[in-house]
Amino acid sequence: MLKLGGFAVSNYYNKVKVALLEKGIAFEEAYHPTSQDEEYRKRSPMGKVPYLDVDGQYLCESQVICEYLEDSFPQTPLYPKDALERARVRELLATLELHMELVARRLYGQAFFGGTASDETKAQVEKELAKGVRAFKQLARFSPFVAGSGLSYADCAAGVHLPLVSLSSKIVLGHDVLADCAQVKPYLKMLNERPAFMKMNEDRKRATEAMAAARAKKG
Ligand SMILES: N[C@@H](CCC(=O)N[C@@H](CS)C(=O)NCC(=O)O)C(=O)O
Repeated sequence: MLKLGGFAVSNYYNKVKVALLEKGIAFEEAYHPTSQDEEYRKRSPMGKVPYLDVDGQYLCESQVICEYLEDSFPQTPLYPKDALERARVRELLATLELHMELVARRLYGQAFFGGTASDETKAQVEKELAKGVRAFKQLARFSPFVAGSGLSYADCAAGVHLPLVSLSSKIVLGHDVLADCAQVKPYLKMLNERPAFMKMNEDRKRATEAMAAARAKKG
């Protein structure tokens, strides 16, 4: 059976998990924190989360894992049939991950883990996020899914990344960079009513609480 490695607080882990759940693929979860240990790097060469264990063979990078899932389990597709429409999904994925999540990530230390972002970082993030959000608004369709009429991998990514982009910018920059994109809130609400997203979010909340409790205990 496929094993998803990582932990349920990670947005990239949850992107793959919700895709597995939406596609109805049987899988197990294997808890592992991020690590630079040699042993862990055999599974995930950058030491990141998630990885996928396919009968003892390991895959890293969430989108690579999603492509593997789509190739191996074509039933319940999470890409449209048409080549240009498939490219639209990938365009949104790249925008969400390279130009929004990866940029906002520089704020997570301050937003969620008691760190401090320098004024220079904040100014750079503010500038780059504005461009990413502008591109997202241009590309997102919300009809009703982010890339069109069918649920796709872009929704698996948007559902886990957009809340973090909103929250981290609100906390660190003092304003939610997605506030003037009115479709985002009802769209996320619609996604979060789906059983797969509900399950992923329940597990995420439980794991987040456990992580906070463990940190508090450590002091
Ligand atoms: N491009 C990677 C990003 C994964 C990623 O950044 N995961 C975070 C957890 S949400 C992580 O492992 N961080 C630790 C690190 O970067 O060393 C993917 O799509 O899988």
